[in-house]
Amino acid sequence: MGPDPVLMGILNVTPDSFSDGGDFFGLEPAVMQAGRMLDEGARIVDVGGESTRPGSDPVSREEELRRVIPVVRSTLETRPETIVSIDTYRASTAEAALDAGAQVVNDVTALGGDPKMAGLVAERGCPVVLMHMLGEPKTMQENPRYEDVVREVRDFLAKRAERAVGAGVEEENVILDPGIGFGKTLMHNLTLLNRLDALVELGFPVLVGASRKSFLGKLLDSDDAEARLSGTLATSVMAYERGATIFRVHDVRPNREALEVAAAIGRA
Ligand code: HH2
Repeated sequence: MGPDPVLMGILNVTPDSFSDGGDFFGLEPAVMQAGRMLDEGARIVDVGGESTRPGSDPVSREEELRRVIPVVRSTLETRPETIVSIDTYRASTAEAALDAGAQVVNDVTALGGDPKMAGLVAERGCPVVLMHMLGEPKTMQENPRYEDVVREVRDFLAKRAERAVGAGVEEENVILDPGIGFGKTLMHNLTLLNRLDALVELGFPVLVGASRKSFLGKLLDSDDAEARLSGTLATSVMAYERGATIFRVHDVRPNREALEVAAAIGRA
């Protein structure tokens, strides 16, 4: 077992995210949710203003900024200890969020969505999450195909990490993410989770974002939110056991508790 697990709480400031769309849409509910997640043990709060669920449409840059920047600012005013991560592929949004005090960039396009992103992250010297996605949210679940999903995701992330470092990002600031649910069938997701060691071997911290995702509902043949929580906890523990260290989750307390127990067993 590696270092202690780090929890990244999800704060979707969107009307249409797949599991919590609309719940925290608006400044006050969003800042309250950030505080709750911190109290429950989140080290990082990941603020996003555009849903990337399968079939979703992009929002404009202006709308994205309007949603996220006040939340970043107010969260840091109320809880200055927060490490805010900004979930965006647009360099201009990332820049505005970093100016407002965010410290991490979470880019689901792994620097492929905006040519200015690599330079921005390098210049600011901040950590960046590079996530694998096949295609784009609108169509990514239509018929995803791989010859060897583990090899292809690993090679993609290795290349993007190389690109980041080539652009001046410090190696220690690169975080890799297999992109669970982003252009992947149930079996692709399960295989990637089973073989996370192949990503861990690249030598960067690995983040897993499986919280409440639809593969869990498919596997358990249930759309019940509780079933997805149990499935999320099983996934977090398995991923931790295989070397992942950062967990992007909606339900911070149960994930923290499950991971604390897993970590204690690992240390014994
Ligand atoms: N998943 C989602 C969004 N951002 N970022 C990373 N690094 N890894 C992920 O797996 C990931 C992510 C999608 O989940 P969610 O934010 O819950 O929903 P939505 O995109 O509908 O807002």
